[in-house]
Amino acid sequence: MKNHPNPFSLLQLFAIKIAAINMADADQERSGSSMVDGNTLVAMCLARAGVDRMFGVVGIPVTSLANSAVALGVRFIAFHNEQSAGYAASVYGYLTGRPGLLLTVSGPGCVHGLAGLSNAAANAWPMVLISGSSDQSFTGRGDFQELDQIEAVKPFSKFSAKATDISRIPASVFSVIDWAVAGRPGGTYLDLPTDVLRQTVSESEADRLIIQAENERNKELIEKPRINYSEIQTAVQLLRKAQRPLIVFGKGAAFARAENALRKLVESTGIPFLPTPMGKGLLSDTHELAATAARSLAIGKCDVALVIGARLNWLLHFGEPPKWSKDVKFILVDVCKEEIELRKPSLGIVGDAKDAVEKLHKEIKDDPFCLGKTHPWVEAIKNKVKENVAKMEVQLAKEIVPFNFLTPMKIIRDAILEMGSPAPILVSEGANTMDVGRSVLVQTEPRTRLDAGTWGTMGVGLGYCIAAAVASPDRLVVAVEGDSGFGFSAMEVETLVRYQLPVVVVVFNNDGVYGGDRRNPDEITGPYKDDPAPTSFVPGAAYHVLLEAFGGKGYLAGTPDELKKALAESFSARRPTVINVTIDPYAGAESGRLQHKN
Ligand SMILES: Cc1ncc(C[n+]2csc(CCOP(=O)(O)OP(=O)(O)O)c2C)c(N)n1
Ligand SMILES: *[C@@H]1O[C@H](CO)[C@@H](O)[C@H](O)[C@H]1NC(C)=O
Ligand SMILES: *[C@@H]1O[C@H](CO)[C@@H](O)[C@H](O)[C@H]1NC(C)=O
Ligand SMILES: [Mg+2]
Repeated sequence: MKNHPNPFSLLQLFAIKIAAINMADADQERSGSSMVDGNTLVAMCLARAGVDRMFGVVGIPVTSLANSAVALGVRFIAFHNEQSAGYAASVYGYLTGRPGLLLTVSGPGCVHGLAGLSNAAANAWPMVLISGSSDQSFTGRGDFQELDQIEAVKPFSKFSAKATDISRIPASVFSVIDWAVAGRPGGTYLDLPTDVLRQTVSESEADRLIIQAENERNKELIEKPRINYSEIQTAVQLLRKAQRPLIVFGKGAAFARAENALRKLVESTGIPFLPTPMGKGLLSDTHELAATAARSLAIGKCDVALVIGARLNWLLHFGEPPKWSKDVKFILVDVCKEEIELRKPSLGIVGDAKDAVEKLHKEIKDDPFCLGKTHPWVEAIKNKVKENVAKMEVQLAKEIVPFNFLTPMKIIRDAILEMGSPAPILVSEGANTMDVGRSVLVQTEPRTRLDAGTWGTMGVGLGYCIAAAVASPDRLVVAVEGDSGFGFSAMEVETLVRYQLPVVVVVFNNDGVYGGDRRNPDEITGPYKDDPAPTSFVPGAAYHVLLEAFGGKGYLAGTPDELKKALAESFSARRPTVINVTIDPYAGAESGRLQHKN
């Protein structure tokens, strides 16, 4: 390829681009006819497709796309970094059931957006990444922020479209939205070249293109797979014969809004249940059949496990011994046929989780069975739960100062429970902080726990908080964050203040990743031995002051009374808040309970 030295500086190039945009506007005004440019047409299509929120970071060439979207009634939440905006978009898809949208500029903007797109893929949440891209006529010659974005998104995108001409915009927009929710939800990508965003068509042509593309939408994409009823019958036979059945459910069941169907199934059969971390709350953690506090017993001894919308991945120990019994029969319900082919369960049911659970319940109703409270398996689980809960309560009852993890976590748990319904959405990340929170905090309502998820992603915190507040304006959002986890996206506290979102961020400040310097003395050698440990941050960082820089409210809490007061005030004020909770840097596990995974 020939080298074309660029005769213009970057700034000159900007000036030229802006002049070109202004000229196009002027042409339009002169001709008097109302023209629609690519940016506006994209916004029109998004609004038409029912998109009501968008997250992102603007710049050339997509600023006017965001402005047009806002003008058409789409709320645009502007972030500092596409990474956080992308996490927001991914979890917005989970919370609402409709794809979350992330808008970025080309090149580095798109690359930062890959964090969100990959997180959507890992968690099976619907999301659309829309990026501007460089001018098609300069492809391969080093245009401003040039990148082959279609190639870059490939490992993380279920489906990608590039609108190579303004006439292709409507079909491209609808296809990425429909593909994001098709089958197993995930991320899709729409590429919008700068030249296409500047092209214009008449308003009537724009309308015609939209209507045509709408008529051509592939309806099959959004249809759920039909469940094979004979497999439902086989599943019921297996459950009926089981000595120690267990129902496991995860984010897929939460996404499908299977909670009411699940409650009926669990309560009519008396089968104990175990949620995955984000499945918590589909049925309340306080339900008498909840096996959460007896997890090892439940998975170690069950003989038939009905697993609904949860993958047998590392979080469920791959469904293998020694955690599971080697004879356990799995009945897997998953929307994705490939998932079932991968795991090779005793029985696989391809379908929507809610639909499947409703059919299971219906099939059982014709000839009901119920384990009953005195069933040995149910009793064994209940006793283990009682025993473990009692042990934990003994630990929680001690007020340890300087704080360990348990004492402040109990105070947060009680403050959240006291709020009642609608329960706050809990966001959590960190190692010790997240693990301790997972076992201490109580989830009573569906889709109210958002954590580091399938990928154990640090940095999701503020993006999740913002998306949750935007998706559920009636709920408070409470984030319980390790100081390292918080730091990944801490600048977005400004976004909280800017949109005045009811988010209370509690930072468990133990001076670093897993806490303070935990190296063995023999590890502290060499020319850089006096540097802080790779796990250490500046001790005593004033995280609560960070938010005050933008006009939010900060608290410092080193004692139970200080923390209780900070929570009481901030929960009732429903304003952006950061609470800096002083934790003993040497409290907690060496590297969280997920030690070998970190
Ligand atoms: C994107 C990403 N980067 C790095 C990690 C590795 N990692 C796991 S937990 C963690 C932070 C733990 O520290 P903190 O959030 O302060 O929690 P603590 O254990 O101190 O409560 C890190 C960096 C990760 N999981 N994800
Ligand atoms: C339904 O499942 C049964 C048992 O697995 C199988 O034999 C049958 O072919 C399936 N039917 C359809 C329509 O796929
Ligand atoms: C914030 O918390 C840390 C605890 O880890 C504490 O030492 C520090 O004093 C607090 N910051 C301020 C400014 O008080
Ligand atoms: Mg920490």
